[in-house]
Amino acid sequence: MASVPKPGSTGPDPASARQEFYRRMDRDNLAPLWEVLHALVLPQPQSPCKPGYWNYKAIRPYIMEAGRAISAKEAVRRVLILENPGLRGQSCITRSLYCGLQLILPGEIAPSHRHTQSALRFIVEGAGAYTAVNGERTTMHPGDFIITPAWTWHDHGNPGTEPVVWMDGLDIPILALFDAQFAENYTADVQPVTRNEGSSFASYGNNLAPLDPVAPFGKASPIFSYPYARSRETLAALAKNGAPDPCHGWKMQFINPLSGAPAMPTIGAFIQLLPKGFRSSPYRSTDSTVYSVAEGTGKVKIANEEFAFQPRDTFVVPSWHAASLEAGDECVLFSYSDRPAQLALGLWREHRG
Ligand code: 1HN
Repeated sequence: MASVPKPGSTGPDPASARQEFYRRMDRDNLAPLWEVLHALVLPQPQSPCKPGYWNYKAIRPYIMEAGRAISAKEAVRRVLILENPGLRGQSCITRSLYCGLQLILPGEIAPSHRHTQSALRFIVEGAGAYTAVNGERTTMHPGDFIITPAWTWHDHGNPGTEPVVWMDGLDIPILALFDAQFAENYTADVQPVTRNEGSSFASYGNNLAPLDPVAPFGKASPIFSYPYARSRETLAALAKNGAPDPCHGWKMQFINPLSGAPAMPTIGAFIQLLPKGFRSSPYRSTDSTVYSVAEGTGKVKIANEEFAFQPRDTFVVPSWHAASLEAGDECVLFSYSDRPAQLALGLWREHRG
């Protein structure tokens, strides 16, 4: 049997001897670390995830065409996936997160199921559809932030008169990484309503809580809908009081009122206001972040790429890419990332400037 020549011996070319050595170990599911070490341990994040931008006006016709191509019920979820240009075919917008735009037309339902993936919805267009989470419905309005905590029954319906489109953000690649996925369908298309609309918000959403609060969704927030009217009012009040942060303007995160923690354990969600004419300092962090424009026009520079944005557009800033924001008129941006997961594991870093 061939073997690696002893040091100093004259023999076969060492490079080809090594290749032959690798081929022999390969048959036993072994591989030499020294050939790949440089690609495994990087001096700084170097992701195949690229900056990305989706102009809503340009992609809306595809979303509406999907409405003619298939029903919500047949599709189960009628969604166009926003695939990162560097991760095509992988159904993800960053390496850890999924993003899609979901359409539900008047009179339609999307059947009830549950899974271990957590989901968020950010309402992009239209009002009057609902999402139901474990027996309670919440009506959607543009800018509302809604969560579907892991393993909760959820279905959607549109009893209204207009198409409703929202952004879905899920931690699908995180669950896939851990091979911790479970899912099941409910026994009926529409789960029964067991609580009045607004009862979760009344119990936990007004700086009041029951004397013996139970966390109905475990680590996730007991409030599953954060109305835009409230978020917007908060941002407007903040903007009247004090200077904006040089990188973020006025930026807040959606929290679990029982713990003060992010609304979900894996996905963090944020809303920020940039005053008219604001030009941010560059900012980078290890949590690749997906943005949806709620209000205003502006520009985002991500490393060497620049995108002009309008309301309803989406863009993604990959990990450790310096991003600068410029507001034409006053802007409100929603965003989400895997920051809570990184923080929980002690991995998150940021850098200003
Ligand atoms: C899902 O359950 C929804 O409930 C949306 O609306 C998108 C993408 C992959 C897997 C499950 C929803 C999804 C999803």
